Amino acid sequence: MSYLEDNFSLKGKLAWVTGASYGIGFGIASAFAKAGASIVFNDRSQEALEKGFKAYADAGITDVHGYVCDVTDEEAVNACVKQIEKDCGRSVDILVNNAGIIKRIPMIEMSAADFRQVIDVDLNGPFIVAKAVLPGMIKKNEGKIINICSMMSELGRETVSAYAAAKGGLKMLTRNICSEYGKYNIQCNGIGPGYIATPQTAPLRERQADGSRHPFDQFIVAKTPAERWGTPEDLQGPALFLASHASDFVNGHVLYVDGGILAYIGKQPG
Ligand code: NAP
Ligand code: GCO
Repeated sequence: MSYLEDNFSLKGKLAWVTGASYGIGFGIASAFAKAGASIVFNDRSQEALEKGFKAYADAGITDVHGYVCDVTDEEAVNACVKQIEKDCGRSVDILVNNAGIIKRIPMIEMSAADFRQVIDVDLNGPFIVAKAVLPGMIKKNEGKIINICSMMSELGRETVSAYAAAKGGLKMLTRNICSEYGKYNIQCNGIGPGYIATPQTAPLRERQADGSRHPFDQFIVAKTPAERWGTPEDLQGPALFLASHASDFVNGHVLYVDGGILAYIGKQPG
């Protein structure tokens, strides 16, 4: 076996990426499949699931199981874990808590119900899914959990109070899972993507009526030293690192994959 095979291969591993019919989750799951893992994904509806199956098939990925399962529904998640173990013949080795939503509403106009819903999907969801797979990982004395955090795990901005609260919380849940279960050779890390071109951020990149780029699009490109939006592919290498043996002593860390946003004070005037 080569160094790369020993350290970065996911052969024989079962990886569950939540909400991975498209977008960042699909990008990460595709990389894991190429590295040899069997893939499990879930989505909220049969329609999204079918779209996901087609996307995996189009990418030549065939070792895939998909389930309709809402990550906020603890009973459904527990049933899904049982079904995964039955269908795949092993428990989950790698979990990526990717499923997430955002609501862009000024805080004083946001209802408590909307705030709760974002916290439910983006923070309670990862707790529920991680809680469901941890016993299998503890039994094997091995496991990897990757929580998809955000720039908003560190920064605030207008209109995203619930999202920032959830993603900040997810960063601390990451550290706490590491603290509580590191002794079982379980590594729980986060990835903090910068601004990535997916359906979630499509409204921020919409062309204006006069054909010019959305002001937020221009703002993000100016704020990113790489001077571009990221893509789901940009997250593949970092996710593979955190899912593989190469990162066995990396724990409780959030790896920001942001083209340099967090390092940058912003464009100088003039
Ligand atoms: P996306 O394009 O909106 O995809 C999100 C996925 O999560 C969809 O498949 C969605 O399914 C699924 N999902 C939502 N709620 C769910 C639930 N309750 N149960 C199961 N699945 C659910 O988002 P994305 O941009 O790929 O983002 C993926 C993750 O990265 C999110 O956690 C997001 O917050 C985070 N992130 C994104 C960016 C970015 O710039 N795009 C940056 C940092 C972090 P449906 O089709 O049913 O809605
Ligand atoms: C927003 C965006 C962000 C990104 C991402 C940044 O409205 O500001 O949607 O929150 O999606 O999470 O890392």
